[in-house]
Amino acid sequence: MSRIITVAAAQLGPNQKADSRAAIVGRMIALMEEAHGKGATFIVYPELALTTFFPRWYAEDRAEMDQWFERAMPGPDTQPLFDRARTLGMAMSFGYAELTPEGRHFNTSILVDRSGRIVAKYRKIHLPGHVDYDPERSHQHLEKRYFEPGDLGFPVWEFEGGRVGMAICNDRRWPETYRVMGLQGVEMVVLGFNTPSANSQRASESMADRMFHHRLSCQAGAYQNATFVVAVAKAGTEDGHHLTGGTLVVDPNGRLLGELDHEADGVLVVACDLDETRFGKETIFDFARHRRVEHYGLILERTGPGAPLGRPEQPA
Ligand code: ING
Repeated sequence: MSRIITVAAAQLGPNQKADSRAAIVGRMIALMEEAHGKGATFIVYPELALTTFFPRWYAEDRAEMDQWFERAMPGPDTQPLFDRARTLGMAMSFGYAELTPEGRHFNTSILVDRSGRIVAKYRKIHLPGHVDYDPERSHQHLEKRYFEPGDLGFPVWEFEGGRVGMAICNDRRWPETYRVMGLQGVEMVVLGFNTPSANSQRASESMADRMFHHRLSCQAGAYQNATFVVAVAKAGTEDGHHLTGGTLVVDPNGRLLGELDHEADGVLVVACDLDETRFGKETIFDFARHRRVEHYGLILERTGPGAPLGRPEQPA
């Protein structure tokens, strides 16, 4: 028996500040048409798919950035995307900046089923960067200024015949992200990312380093939790600032099934048989049989590192 999800990792090229939501949604719809033509039934778009990566810009008054947030989902600009998805019978996931009725700001992603209904929401938990303007940096990375940490945890949903979870960008670098979902039997983690190619604090870090750490994070998370990982870039140069590419799909053994080698709009379509997660979950990563939670206490007790626990061996 196999449970195939034919997923389209739908990379977006750069979104400029001047680009309208409608124009960007138009590009997303074109990618959906292409994905549909290639047999996909589930399309995954990047983090902050509807706008430029605005946390690179400093604003004294944070309300200035509300222009980049969605107050309703779907809203007038995104409704055409939901309509097209429903017509094509395409499930989808994409990231956007969420402004709630209570005035809270999140870096959010959703799962939408084939009938166009939003069935799941995730809010980015690991926010990189800083809150205040940092003159030392070559460019700003102000996600901690404009977003609250997510308050929904790392849920996994029954979706498209399997167990699907979401993460966003920096989340992929933290093993906790995948393990919490692994402990819910996740079979496919979908995540979008906007990764600046220049490290604002370490100019020496090369693009090759950036891409190595990106792949390593996704492949390790996939292997150690016997899950597929679908990671989708918004790539290219946005108003003079470059974002890496690296849209890819990893199988439950940690192997790359495909990766886009460009920085424009494009789809990578992969048929993922969720039953391929079974072997890892029933053998080497059979958590119930092998994990020893009585020794993992520090993972919850400490946020940052503390004193070592080792004591000198007593002489016999
Ligand atoms: N971007 C980057 C990411 O985690 C980053 C920030 C880049 C952190 C490189 C560390 C190294 O991919 C977002 N949006 O999280």
